[in-house]
Amino acid sequence: MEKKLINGHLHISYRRPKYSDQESQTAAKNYFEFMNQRRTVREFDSRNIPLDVMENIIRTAGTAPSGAHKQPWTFCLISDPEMKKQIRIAAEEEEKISYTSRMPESWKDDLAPLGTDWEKPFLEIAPYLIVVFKQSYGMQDGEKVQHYYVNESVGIACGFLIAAIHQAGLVTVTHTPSPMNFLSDILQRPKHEKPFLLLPVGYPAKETYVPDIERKQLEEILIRY
Ligand code: IYR
Repeated sequence: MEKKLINGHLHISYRRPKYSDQESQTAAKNYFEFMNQRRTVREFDSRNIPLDVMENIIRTAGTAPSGAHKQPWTFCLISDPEMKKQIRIAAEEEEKISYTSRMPESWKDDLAPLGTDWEKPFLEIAPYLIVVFKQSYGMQDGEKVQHYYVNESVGIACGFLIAAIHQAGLVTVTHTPSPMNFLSDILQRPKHEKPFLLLPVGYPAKETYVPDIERKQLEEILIRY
């Protein structure tokens, strides 16, 4: 491996197999078709998942780019039934208030096609929950470490996480109970970490349905210059 110093910092040669245009076209099209099969699923099978599958999914999330390479994320992986139950009770408590009094009717109208409500049985049925925390700043040897573009970085890592879950033949739903500070208490996270996203992960329930909704076409999301 070739190495050189740039501004006094070690750099290593970057190498990846070179694709022909056709290989690139095939790879991009295949990846789109694969990712286009991904659906958010809210009903899970309780079948267990090997732990190393979950670990590799989280490793993949950890390959995301981040501001100044600070990697401002923590992934909590939960399989303990007691802890899942505690999370469900606390999430449903908040969601019940949200659905009955915090969310305006217009918001609930927008959610109607998805069929969501305050009840979240998936928090106990799915074999694993991943709670993603964003680190507003880092802590190293009792010293604060500056983090940058934390929301962008953790958002990208969650995108990688969701793609890896799909690649493993599993499903998830990006659940955002609000407010979600109860997760900091239950999981005993330090105060520089804030809950970002809660994802149940598992196989879909044997008989499950997803909303019959369409994705925007390329011409609606792409502007060419
Ligand atoms: N957090 C609630 C409500 C909800 C909000 C949006 I925006 C969604 O796309 C889906 C649900 C819940 O998880 O039910």
